[in-house]
Amino acid sequence: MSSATLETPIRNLVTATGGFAGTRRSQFPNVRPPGYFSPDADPAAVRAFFEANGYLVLENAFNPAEVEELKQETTQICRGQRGELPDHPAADPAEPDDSVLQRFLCIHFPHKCSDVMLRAIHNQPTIKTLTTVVGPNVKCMQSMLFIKSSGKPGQAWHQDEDYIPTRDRSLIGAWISIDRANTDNGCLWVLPGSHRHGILWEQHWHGDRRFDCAEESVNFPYRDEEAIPVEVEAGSVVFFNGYLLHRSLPNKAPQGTYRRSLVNHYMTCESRLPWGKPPEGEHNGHFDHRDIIIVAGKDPYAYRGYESIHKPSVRPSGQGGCDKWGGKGRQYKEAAKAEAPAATA
Ligand SMILES: O=C(O)CCC(=O)C(=O)O
Repeated sequence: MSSATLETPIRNLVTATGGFAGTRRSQFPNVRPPGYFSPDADPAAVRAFFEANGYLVLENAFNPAEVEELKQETTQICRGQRGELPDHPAADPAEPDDSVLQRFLCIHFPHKCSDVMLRAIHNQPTIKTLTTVVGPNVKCMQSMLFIKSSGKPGQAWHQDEDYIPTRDRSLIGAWISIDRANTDNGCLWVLPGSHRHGILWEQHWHGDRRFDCAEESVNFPYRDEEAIPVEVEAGSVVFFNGYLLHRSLPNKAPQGTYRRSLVNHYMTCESRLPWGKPPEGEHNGHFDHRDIIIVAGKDPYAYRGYESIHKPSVRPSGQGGCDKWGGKGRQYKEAAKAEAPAATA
């Protein structure tokens, strides 16, 4: 996959984990790997693990009733009960939930149509972890609701700052698991410590049916074998740095199962957010996207005001091809192979 383009000492980064790693419930996984914390874990240990590894897991951030509420709300959003989604008419009341849910891989900006999703952005254990690892002043600019029923693809290796650029590298994803996530149903995989290079790696169309239409980062100095799965219970939140290389694989669990997750993205309030196109005539350096929610502390740019720009949208799964998402002529590897001229002896 990737070839080593840089010599790097950034390896063996696991630091001692406070909290209860390895000592809690007997179910799944039996022994917690390093990096799993409880909401009352020592903030210094949480910060140290995150700085070294670029990710961490906060367990029990959402209680079972809150998880159930997120699950029910996901269904209502998909059915069109929180407003019709673009190109997806509201479901017929007679259509079973399963049949509706299977139409969606992911819905962007669900907090724009749902109070339940908006409330999740302000989840207290999540905010406490954010202020521990990001800083006292934190804003949120984006949400994505993954439904990922069995058979749906994952996302190829990428770094979120490629899509949502901050000026101080403070972007952080808070990935809330609505279902237990494991290697069967397509949990997240991370390359620990990969955020520390501070490089946004080259990206290409992958041509790989395991992944949706988003491009794949390549030529970074890690092998797939170095990745670790981040398996979590429902109600956990996986935090990951915007420069951390991460991916997910398809949901291969039995038909009728889901790997639902709500991913909210946050950053410091101190950084302006040059996300999207600056308005006509505005200098790039002054550009600051203002469709944001302050979740902790103060916003030094409050004088610029706030806007509501984004609306809920449906992300293509790639199952009908990726031409619409990334430009025409995107072939999958097997098609490209079949078309290639036979090698001459
Ligand atoms: O949930 C997934 O499968 C992928 C999520 C992801 O890559 C992201 O939020 O950046």
